[in-house]
Amino acid sequence: MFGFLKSGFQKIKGALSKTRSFLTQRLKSLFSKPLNEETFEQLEQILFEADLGSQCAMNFVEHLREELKRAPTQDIPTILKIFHDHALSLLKVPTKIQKHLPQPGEPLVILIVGVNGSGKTTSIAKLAKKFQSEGKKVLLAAGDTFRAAATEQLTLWADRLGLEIVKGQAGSDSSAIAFDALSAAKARSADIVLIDTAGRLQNKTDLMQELEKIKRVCTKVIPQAPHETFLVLDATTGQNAIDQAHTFNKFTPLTGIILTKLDGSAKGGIILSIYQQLGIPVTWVGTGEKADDLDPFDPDAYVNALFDLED
Ligand SMILES: Nc1nc2c(ncn2[C@@H]2O[C@H](COP(=O)(O)OP(=O)(O)OP(=O)(O)O)[C@@H](O)[C@H]2O)c(=O)[nH]1
Ligand SMILES: [Mg+2]
Repeated sequence: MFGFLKSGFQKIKGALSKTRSFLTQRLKSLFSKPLNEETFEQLEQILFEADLGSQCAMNFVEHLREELKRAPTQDIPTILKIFHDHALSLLKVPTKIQKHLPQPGEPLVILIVGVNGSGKTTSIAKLAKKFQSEGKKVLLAAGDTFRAAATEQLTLWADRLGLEIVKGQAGSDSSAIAFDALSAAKARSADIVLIDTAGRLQNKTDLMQELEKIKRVCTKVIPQAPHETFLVLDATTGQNAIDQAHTFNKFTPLTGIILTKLDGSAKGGIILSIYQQLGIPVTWVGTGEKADDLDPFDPDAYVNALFDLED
């Protein structure tokens, strides 16, 4: 178990190395000079560039200002510790998400939504592998009927991982596939159903309404389903991710976020921004393209990795 935790920590540390070195290097050079008003303006810009977003960056700067009034310092490890503790306190605020648990004998249904290419299908494979390794019977629903290749991609993963999959014709109604998948899951006593959906831009209302329909149809088979709706966000998207989360949350209330492609992004601060502005928890973090590159989000490991001086 500890080996698993360690590897999760090492992965998030590795994934955030760009953000961490960007932050520490810029802070070192900023605080090596005498402090003045410009220091705080530049600090806000640095935090903004690490994707904390303007509101969250401002919040961090104000917090530091107060702390430095109380105990003036330009010592970098001390400043990083102030940020570290502040970030952790933001992430530990309980969220207001309401979740439903499956009734005994019913599968847990997870709907996966997000814009094109954010990493939905890959994340489904990664989640399926995790659940499978816990001894759960997982069924995939190929709800992205928009492109024929989408069903093929999910089928490939299902074959590779030895999972059952429910699919339909390209162009067929994705809510019908969700209906079939949930019925099959009940009949075959599956523990978990993961529903893939087509990528859609959040400003296309008709496509967003299609998601509402999928949700509605799910309830016809299992009244509380989907029990979870995860939005898949690409960490390299920048602040548009906040807009995506806002809109998806309106049409399909989200219970969590899967943040993908944290590897290679220098914008790891987005997680803080999402928490602060939306109160939606980041539940999983994707750190690569392989089936094992997904870990539960751990606030302590994240904050340590973001504001740690040692590499
Ligand atoms: N580096 C990295 N790449 C990822 C990660 N997650 C997904 N990808 C890659 O991102 C690309 C898109 O992933 P998909 O899973 O097909 O994305 P999608 O959201 O299903 O895309 P559409 O169905 O077209 O909307 C693929 O090349 C994946 O391998 C991640 O955590 N890190
Ligand atoms: Mg896909």
